[in-house]
Amino acid sequence: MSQYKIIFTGPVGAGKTTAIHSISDVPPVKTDAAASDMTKTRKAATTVAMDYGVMNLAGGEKIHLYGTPGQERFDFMWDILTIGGIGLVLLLDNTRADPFQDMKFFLDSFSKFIGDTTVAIGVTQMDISTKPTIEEYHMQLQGMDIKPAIFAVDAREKNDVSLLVQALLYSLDPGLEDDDG
Ligand SMILES: Nc1nc2c(ncn2[C@@H]2O[C@H](COP(=O)(O)OP(=O)(O)OP(=O)(O)O)[C@@H](O)[C@H]2O)c(=O)[nH]1
Ligand SMILES: [Mg+2]
Repeated sequence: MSQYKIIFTGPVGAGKTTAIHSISDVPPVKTDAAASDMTKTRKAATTVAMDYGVMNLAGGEKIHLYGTPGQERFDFMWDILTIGGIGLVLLLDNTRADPFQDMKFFLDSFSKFIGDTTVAIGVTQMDISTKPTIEEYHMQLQGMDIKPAIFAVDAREKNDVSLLVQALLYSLDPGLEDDDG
């Protein structure tokens, strides 16, 4: 039975913990703690070490899902969590002050890993803030030599997150399919 690992990253509140909760086929492990700093103005709890879940694919394959903390003060976990990973899911929160800057920052922080593997981008909270548009994200990505899949996702929706993971897997190996169809 094949086992794979993918990593979810992105800024505070982008929905990494929520996304793994939405698609995991086992009860997810969270390491959320009460937010003590400016994170608190956005939400009550923040990831301090990692999230973990598992997605079962057709044919008995398992995708192990690891989520990073969003806060930069826990960035020592980022490199640790990518070890052995086959791809990166970058979640961006469209309501943040400068989501393009967030995108550049995370693509840069994980550039070595992305260079060795692949990345797919999900933009959350587009129901709250419709701008920037996905088209504008595409324009920002022009000129960088990666062409990731990028689309709107609601991290609370299993189907949305599942499609994003499948886009990532498909860019790696067109043979892998989710058993939910
Ligand atoms: N309205 C709306 N809410 C969303 C969407 N996606 C996620 N959320 C909410 O946004 C919040 C995201 O919180 P988390 O999942 O804790 O975010 P995180 O990325 O793990 O944050 P850190 O661990 O602090 O880095 C949750 O309250 C979700 O319910 C979306 O597309 N629309
Ligand atoms: Mg989290």
